[in-house]
Amino acid sequence: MYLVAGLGVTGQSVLRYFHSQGENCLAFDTRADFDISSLQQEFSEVEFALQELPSGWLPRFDTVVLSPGISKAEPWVEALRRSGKQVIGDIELFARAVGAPVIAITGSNGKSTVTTLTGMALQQAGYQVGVGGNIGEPALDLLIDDNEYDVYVLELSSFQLETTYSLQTESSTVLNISEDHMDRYNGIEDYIQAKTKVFADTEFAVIPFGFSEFAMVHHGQLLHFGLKQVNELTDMDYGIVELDGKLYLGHGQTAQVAIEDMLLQGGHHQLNALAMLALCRPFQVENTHFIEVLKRFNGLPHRTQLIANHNQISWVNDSKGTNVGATITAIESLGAACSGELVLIAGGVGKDADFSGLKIPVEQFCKTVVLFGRDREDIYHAIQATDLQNEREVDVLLVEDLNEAVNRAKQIATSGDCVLFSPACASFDQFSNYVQRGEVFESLVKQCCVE
Ligand code: UMA
Ligand code: ADP
Repeated sequence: MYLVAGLGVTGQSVLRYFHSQGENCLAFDTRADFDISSLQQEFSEVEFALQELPSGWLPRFDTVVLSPGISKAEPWVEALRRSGKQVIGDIELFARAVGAPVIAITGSNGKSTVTTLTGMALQQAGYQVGVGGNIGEPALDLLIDDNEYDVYVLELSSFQLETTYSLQTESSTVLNISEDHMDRYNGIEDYIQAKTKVFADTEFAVIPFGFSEFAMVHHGQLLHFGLKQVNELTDMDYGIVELDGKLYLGHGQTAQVAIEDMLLQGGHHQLNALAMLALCRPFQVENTHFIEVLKRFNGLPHRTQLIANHNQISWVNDSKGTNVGATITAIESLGAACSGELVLIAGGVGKDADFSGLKIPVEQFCKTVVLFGRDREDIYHAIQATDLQNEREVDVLLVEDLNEAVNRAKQIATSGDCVLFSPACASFDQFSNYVQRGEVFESLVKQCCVE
C-alpha cells in the first residue's frame, strides 16, 4: 500500500494515477486547514488525514509518495525512512510505468523555456509529445490522459530528482547551476548532487562547456553546449558556427540555425536554443523544424516579458526570476539593450540565498533598486556592501509591497529607462505563486500607465 504525502498539484495527480490503476492508497497533507472535501468526493475509496499522520496507519503502507514541496529531511519523513518505508516521488512512479522515450531537463534557470522549445521542435518534426513535470502539468497526468505519446519531455526540479531512482532517458541536461533553494540543501554541493541525478541512466548527457564534473554519474555519451565560437568544435559540441561571415547555432562544423533568424535575441536565448538542439539529437528533427520553432518562439509569460511601453519607459515582467542567477541574467540582458538605465524591483522570500552576486550587475546597469517583501533587507545589505572598488552610486529603497514598489518606480523612471520586475526570490510571502505575482504586477503597471 502507498501513502500519498502532500496533496497539492503533485499529490492530486498521484491520486488520479492510482485511481486509474485500481490501486488503493492513504492520503495525507501536513496543512491543518487544507480543504480536502472535493478530493474526498472524487476519491471515495481513499482515506485522508491532515496535520498529523495517524499512528494507526504505520503498519498499513510500505511506500511513501512524497510531494516535492515536502523536504525529505522533515523529521516525520526521516522517521518513516528509518522505520523501513521506501520514499519515492511522482517521477519515480512515472519512470516505472512509462513506455516511450523520455527527455529530462533540469538546472537552476531556463528549464521551462528549454522544455517548451524541445517539445515544440519534436512536435514540429511530427512526434506526439507529452510535455510536463515541474513546468506545471504533472508527469503522471501525461500517462493517463487520452493521448498516445511518442516521446515525453519533462522539466524536473531538484526536489523531484531527490526522490527519483530509476528514470531512463534518451537525453537529459543540467542547464546551469546557480544558488537556489538553499533553505532545503546543506550547501551548493548537496544541490548539485540532487540535480546531477538526472544523468544516472541517460544515452546523451547534455552539459554546459566547462562543467564535465556534472556528468560524473553518467554512462552514455557527453554532448557539450555553450556560446563558444571555435573552429575546432567536435561533432559532440554545440556552439556558435561561422559560415560565410554569418553566425549560426550548430554542432561540430554543421551550421544549423542562423542566429539572426531567432525571434528572441540575446545570449541566454541562444544557450537555451543550443540545449534544445543537443537534447533532440537522438530524434529525427530536421534543421527546418528547429528554424521554424526559433523563428516564432516569443518566450514564455512572466519571463523577461515586455508588458508595456509608456512615455518611452518600458516595463518588463520577469516574475519567474525566482533566484539570484535568473535576476542577474535579466539585468545583464535588458541592461545591455536599454538606452537609459534600469529601475529594478525585487524581493520576496529569499530561500537563504547569497544575494551578493547582484551587486556588480546592479551597479553596472541600475539607477535605482526598489525592494519589497519579507527578505528585502537581506538584499539591501548585499547590494549596499562596500567591499568592491569602482562603485557607482545606486539608490536602494525599501517599501512594503509590490503596489508601493510599482508607484515608486513610476516616479523614478524617465524616458529611455526600463523598469524590470525580477524578484530574485520566491513569492510565497505575499502571493500564491510566481504566476499570480506576475499578474498583479501587470495589472498595477496597467493602472499606473493609464493615469
Ligand atoms: N505543503 C505542505 N504540506 C504538504 C504538502 C505541501 O506544507 O503536505 C506545502 C509545501 O511546503 C509548499 C507547497 O505546499 O510550500 C506546495 O508544495 P507541493 O509539493 O504540494 O507542490 P505541488 O502543488 O505538488 O507543485 C509541485 C511543484 N512545486 C514545488 O515543487 C514546490 C510545482 O513547481 C510543479 O509545477 C508541480 O509540482 C507539478 O509537477 C512549482 C515550483 O515552484 C512551479 N517548483 C520549484 C521551482 O521551480 O523552483 C521547485
Ligand atoms: P526555470 O524553469 O528554470 O525557472 P525559465 O525558463 O522559467 O526557467 O526562466 C526563468 C528565468 O530564468 C527567466 O525569466 C530568465 O530571467 C532566466 N533564464 C532563462 N534562461 C536562462 C539561462 N539559460 N541562463 C540563466 N538564466 C536564464
